[in-house]
Amino acid sequence: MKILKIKAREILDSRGIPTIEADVWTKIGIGRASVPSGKSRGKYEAVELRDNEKRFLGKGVLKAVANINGVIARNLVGIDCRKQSRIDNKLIKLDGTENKSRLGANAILAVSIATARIGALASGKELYEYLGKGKKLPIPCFNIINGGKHAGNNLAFQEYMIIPIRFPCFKDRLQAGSEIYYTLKKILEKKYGKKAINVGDEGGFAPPLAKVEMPLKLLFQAIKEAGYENKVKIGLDCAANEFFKNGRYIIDNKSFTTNQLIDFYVELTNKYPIISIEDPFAQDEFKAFAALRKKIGKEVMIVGDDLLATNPKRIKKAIKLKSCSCLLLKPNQIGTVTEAINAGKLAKKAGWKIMISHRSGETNDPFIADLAVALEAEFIKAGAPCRGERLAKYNRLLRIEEKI
Ligand code: 2PG
Ligand code: MG
Repeated sequence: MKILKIKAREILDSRGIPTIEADVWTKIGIGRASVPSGKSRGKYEAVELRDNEKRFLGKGVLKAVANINGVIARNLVGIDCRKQSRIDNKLIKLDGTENKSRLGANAILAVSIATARIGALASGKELYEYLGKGKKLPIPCFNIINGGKHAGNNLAFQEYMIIPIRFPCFKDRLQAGSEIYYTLKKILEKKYGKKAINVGDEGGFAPPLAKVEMPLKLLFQAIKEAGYENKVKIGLDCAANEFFKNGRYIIDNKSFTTNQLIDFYVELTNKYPIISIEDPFAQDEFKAFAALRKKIGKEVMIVGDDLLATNPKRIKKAIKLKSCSCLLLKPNQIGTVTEAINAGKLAKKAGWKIMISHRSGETNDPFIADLAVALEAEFIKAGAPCRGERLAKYNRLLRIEEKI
């Protein structure tokens, strides 16, 4: 089942910004994949190659596309598409840099996922079966209030998620997510008027609120009114790197030291049913993460995103320092399917949980749904239960659930 041809193109993502779609051809058909793009990106992520030329305000990806159609295609044609780790190793070697800056992690990942997809087809398997032994579906974390860099409001925290935990199946979790989303919409409109139901990049509402506690109140109210109290909990992605200035954290126009911020998180988790906090501190603060985990880690999951960047070296450091209890796994932070799976295994071995994650700029590619099942990740976050590029992942999970 040899690769006959690889062809990539520039397409647009959910924000209307260029990204890459790659096709890997074999005699039985094409494996196609497209890659997402983040806005609140950590400095330890693999490099997303952009043209930095006039077209698309510098955001074009024609150089990365040319890398696929040129050097990558030349080197992969003729290899069996079912040899995923061999192909990924070849991509890593061809690039030759630590952070995939030569060919671009966006170029590399598009080819890696497209190959996995055709490899699964050639093996007569579903993608999630081909990549792992998945029998379990993840719990979705729906981001229904957006702040930070993803919204045109002044909320310091980036994501307010609802997490439907006590349900027998994924289908029921999705239903609860949707019902709470629309209950929240009514509450917001009644309280603040129509401007409060505009949505942010990930489909969650972006009400003109300034205080970070207010969305927690509103979420809790929506959960109760929708009839899901005790069954649905709350998760946060603070994305604290974005409000970390000169060694202090700026929230609600107040300046916090690390210790003050720890106390604030403790206060919030005492008041609201919060079970997960992602990136509570800036991207190099391994020790602050560990201090928070020590205080509230029994009840609350401490999730590392910018801190870990899906990078094995950083995950190992965080395991050693006890900084986290959950890996936020974003394939495009590391750049190949094999490395993404290995990062997940590393976290699992340490007894951590895994949350597979989309990016704020997405396409309709549902790859992360399959990856979550393959790794038996406990959680997935793919935005609100609204907007096509977010539902592409949740709806894929509905289909997977029918099969397993
Ligand atoms: C995050 C992500 C996804 P972005 O911080 O977890 O929600 O945002 O893709 O903009 O980095
Ligand atoms: Mg994050």
